Amino acid sequence: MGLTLAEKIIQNHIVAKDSFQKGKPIERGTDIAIRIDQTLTQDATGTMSYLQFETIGIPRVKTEVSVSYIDHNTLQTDFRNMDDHRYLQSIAQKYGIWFSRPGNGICHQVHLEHFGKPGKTLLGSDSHTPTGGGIGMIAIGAGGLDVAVAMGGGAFHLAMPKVFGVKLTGSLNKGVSAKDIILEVLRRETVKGGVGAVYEYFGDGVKNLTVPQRATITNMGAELGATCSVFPSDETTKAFLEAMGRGNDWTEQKADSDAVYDKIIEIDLSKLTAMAACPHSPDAVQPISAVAGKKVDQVVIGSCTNSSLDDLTAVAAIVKGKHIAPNVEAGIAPGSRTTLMMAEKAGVLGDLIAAGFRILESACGPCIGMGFAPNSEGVTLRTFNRNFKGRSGTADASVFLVSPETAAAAAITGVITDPSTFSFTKASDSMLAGKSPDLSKSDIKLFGQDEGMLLKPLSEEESKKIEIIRGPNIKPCPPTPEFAPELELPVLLKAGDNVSTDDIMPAGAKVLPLRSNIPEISKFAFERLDPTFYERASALNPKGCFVVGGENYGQGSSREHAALAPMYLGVRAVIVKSFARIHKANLINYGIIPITFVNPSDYDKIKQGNTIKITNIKEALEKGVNFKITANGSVIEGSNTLDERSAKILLAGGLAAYTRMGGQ
Ligand code: MIC
Ligand code: SF4
Repeated sequence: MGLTLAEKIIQNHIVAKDSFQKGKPIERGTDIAIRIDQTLTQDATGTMSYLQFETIGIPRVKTEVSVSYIDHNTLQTDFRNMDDHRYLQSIAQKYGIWFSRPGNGICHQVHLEHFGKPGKTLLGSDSHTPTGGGIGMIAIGAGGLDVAVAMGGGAFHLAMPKVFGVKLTGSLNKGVSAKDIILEVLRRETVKGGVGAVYEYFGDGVKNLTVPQRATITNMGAELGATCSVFPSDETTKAFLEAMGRGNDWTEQKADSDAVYDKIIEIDLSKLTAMAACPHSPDAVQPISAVAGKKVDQVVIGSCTNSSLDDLTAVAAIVKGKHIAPNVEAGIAPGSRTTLMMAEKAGVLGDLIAAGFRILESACGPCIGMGFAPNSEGVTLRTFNRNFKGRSGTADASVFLVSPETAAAAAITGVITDPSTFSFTKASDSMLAGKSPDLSKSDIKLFGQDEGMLLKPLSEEESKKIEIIRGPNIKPCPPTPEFAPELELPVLLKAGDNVSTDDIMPAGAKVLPLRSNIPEISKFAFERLDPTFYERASALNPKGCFVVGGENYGQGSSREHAALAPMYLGVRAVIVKSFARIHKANLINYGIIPITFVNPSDYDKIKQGNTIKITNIKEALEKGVNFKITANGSVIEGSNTLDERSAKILLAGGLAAYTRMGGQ
């Protein structure tokens, strides 16, 4: 029985365990630990991650490559933002870390271009780190504290995921693109279908997709709740790496021919049509025909999902020689400065400018609510990966997630339009044939090697001279509360299904500058669900409280601020129907107990404001038995889904305390 590619890469990185036999499948759900070759951080999660890293007390990162990117907050409305940049740059210089300067591009895009290596592991403090799977890596998103531990040489712990195979056959029709493939997977699998699983793509159809197109798919695997997604590394991967000036980094990576998947999803690419994820969830997917004709106010092309040269070329192919409709504002944020320069060389940029697109900075920008917010009740078509309510910066806007082709067609017509019905010129036809511009052309190729905005790590000698620069807004991470063997506290908030980390701890231009200051950012915790939460929690502190929720609690971003701020405000346990992976891990790391209802209907037995009691916390964590919760006279069973290490972390009062006590 052969192995899948995901299993092979995982096995090559596993930190040995008695039960593990190389070459044999590892039982799904087993607690495993893997060695991390590369890490990435971005500015919005990076400051907390490095504040934690500093406390580990080692002189230099122990990974092969660690990169600190500035891409999320580049608005610089006051000193705080650039203070963070300065702090991050000095940390990078001190500890042997690459530094990608503001303006150089979105972490995932730049990482793919400059560092991604087939067969390696990457851990990033951003949920879209799995973008690296497009180049054949096991690339996983995690909380900043887990990334700090990995930079210190520590292993990353996870439950051995299931491996779902996605068999692609055929090739895409004109006007249909990689985004539509992942939207189709989301339509079938939903935003929680991938929890505890890796999606591995294989089949004849793979060879018809370029690396950036594959990366669009692995990027948005995050929206499935998956641990990560992975494509094989083949001749196409080799050509991409060569074009980036890194041909030597290529190795072939593929599954055994008799690999066994936990389930197989088949997609015939030639049968796919253009699609849209409708408001307000990435899995609310409909064929474009169902929404065609709807008037559009805004179109934005960019984000780590769809901002490659392929994407810009596809847009140019549609808009060349035309102009955006009078009712539409259109923006485009190339994923990286390299992409921007290649687009200029390939002659694509001029077409976009001439068509009326506003050229935005190569950064996350509108994707995280940093500018370009839509009008009230606006309809905006975005090539991004998330359309949670309010994330765009306009609470009552309708955000549709679409391919670059669909976005471009709407920009021109002013209404949602199926790009396959659009009249293509002969020139645009060839640009849309599913191929990137010829990356081997030497003038384009040159830019793959441009590293002017990417600062190399300093030598050990030079590093010693560096002083860390800390602005006044950078506050240390608050301590976790001490472990309590039982807790009797009020339920301060009862939430529904699919609560995202944007709901728990919003981002956007107002809140993002506070990412280095937990006491300040906590004022916005749960603001979207209940604007009184902060006041009510502060009134109770230090006594504490509980939060109750439905299915897929904590989906979305990896931001550990969604655990840190509630912890700071006294939340001691979160009791829900089910959790999203990264958020559950973040809660554990900060000493908040994650509990799931054994019987989901018990959710109805608890009301907001009830005082409930968890009577056996110590016993549950030490013996692995279920939690006992008394609520309104009845005893509710709370499932204990914690592995041994997580239970020990909670008993220690969080990961930092556990590590200080010598825990691995
Ligand atoms: C996002 O897309 O929500 C973010 C902003 O990139 C986050 C990270 C963050 O909150 O800083 C993510 O996806 O992890
Ligand atoms: Fe940035 Fe958006 Fe990608 Fe998050 S999803 S990394 S905010 S571009």
